Amino acid sequence: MGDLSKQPGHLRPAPENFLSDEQVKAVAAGRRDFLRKSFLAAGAAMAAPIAARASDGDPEILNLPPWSTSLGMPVAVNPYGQPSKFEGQLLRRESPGLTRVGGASVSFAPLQGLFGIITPSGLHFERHHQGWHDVDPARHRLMINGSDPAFLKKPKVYTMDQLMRLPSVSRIHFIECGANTGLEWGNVAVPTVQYTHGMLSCSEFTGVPLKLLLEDCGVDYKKARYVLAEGADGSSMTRTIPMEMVENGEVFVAYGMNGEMLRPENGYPLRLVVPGVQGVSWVKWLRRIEVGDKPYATKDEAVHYIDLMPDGLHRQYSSIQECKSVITTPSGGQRLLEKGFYNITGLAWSGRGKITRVDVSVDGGINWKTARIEGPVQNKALTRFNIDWVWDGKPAMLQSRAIDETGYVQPAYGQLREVRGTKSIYHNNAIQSWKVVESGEVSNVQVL
Ligand SMILES: Nc1nc2c(c(=O)[nH]1)N[C@H]1C(S)=C(S)[C@@H](COP(=O)(O)O)O[C@H]1N2
Ligand SMILES: [Mo]
Repeated sequence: MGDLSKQPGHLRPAPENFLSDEQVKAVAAGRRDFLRKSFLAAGAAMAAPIAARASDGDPEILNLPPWSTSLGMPVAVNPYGQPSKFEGQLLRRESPGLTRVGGASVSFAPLQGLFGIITPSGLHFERHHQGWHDVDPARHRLMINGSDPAFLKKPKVYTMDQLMRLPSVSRIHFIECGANTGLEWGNVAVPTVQYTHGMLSCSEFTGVPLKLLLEDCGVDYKKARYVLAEGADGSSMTRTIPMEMVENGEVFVAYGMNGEMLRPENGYPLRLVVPGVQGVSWVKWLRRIEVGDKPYATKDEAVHYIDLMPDGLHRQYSSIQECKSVITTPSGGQRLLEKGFYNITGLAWSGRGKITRVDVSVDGGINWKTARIEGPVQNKALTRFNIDWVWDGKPAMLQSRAIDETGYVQPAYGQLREVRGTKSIYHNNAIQSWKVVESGEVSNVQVL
């Protein structure tokens, strides 16, 4: 059998299947390939490489390894468990293409190495406009007030202890930064799915519905139609949320993430969860909620997170993350080691509800097959899909296309650009293409 890391399908843990930071820089410096659907005609009829196989006995079968012949470690050597040392490559990473300004930066989740739909808390992407703090929960407060006393009768200040006594909900939701896949609008070849789509994570969050708190404070829903959420960090992160999203019970203030308290980077001890809405509205270190009768037009909604449209006008308040999907394996920077069977796997999500179908193409969108969806499918959560593929060793173009319960179909780049133009930064939900060449190398291209 030889070296297990050379076995087909063993894509994930082999170090050679991760780009080094140097390689990432080199690729990011280059230009992308733009391809039309007819690309396949050019690349047909290439010989498939056959990987050599060891015919001798496998020493890993013939000899007992140390873990079969010695005492194991006792319990609680790691009182807080850590991943295997063999998984040390799977980390959140900063993009070489983005500059860190003080604490204002972003780290991307390594989607290529994750299974199922839950992002491990230590790999959840991070986006801080002004760095993160480990906030003392004993000193943290949540204030709820109205911009006019008529909107909310009894303004209140809650401590964490008070919040955690209230009825709680636990729900699985995705969070995606509005700028996720943003570099793909431009002519930059972002090399891996970690950098193209890694401002995306999914967790089980636990907390108190905001509706319950507002009603505790005597909100008047007829007058108070908007909510302003404010964070305790130095970024003056403030976002307006329409009251309908609160009234339907979906928005909640969360202290829990994946069964434990939130991580400091993700807003410990309290953050807002706004299912389906772009990450920026999920205010971290949440310290204040104000209710009002109109949108607040704060900097992070009036100036940032807006979309420059082809007619030269900006589209504002487009905060719902539209239906989107991506193949996470095989994906850019990975390498298929020989022809044969592969499980194509990926993620689909929609800010408008549940995913109903995901189609996969291996020929750049000419033919599509429906993938297997791993249920139960959750509302506004990542949804895992899988599909069988036998690679014939010839060039291929892998794509996925998601459909949500509203019937919306994820667009191709050409379709998205027709409506949105080319000058956007945010809200790119186009179909992602991964090109596979005869050597097995997988890279990021755009099929229009
Ligand atoms: N207080 C505060 N909340 C914030 C931010 C911030 O900088 N400060 N960043 C926002 C942005 S732009 C995103 S995408 C998400 C990222 O959440 P995460 O770091 O938990 O992934 O938090 C949002 N909430
Ligand atoms: Mo964001």
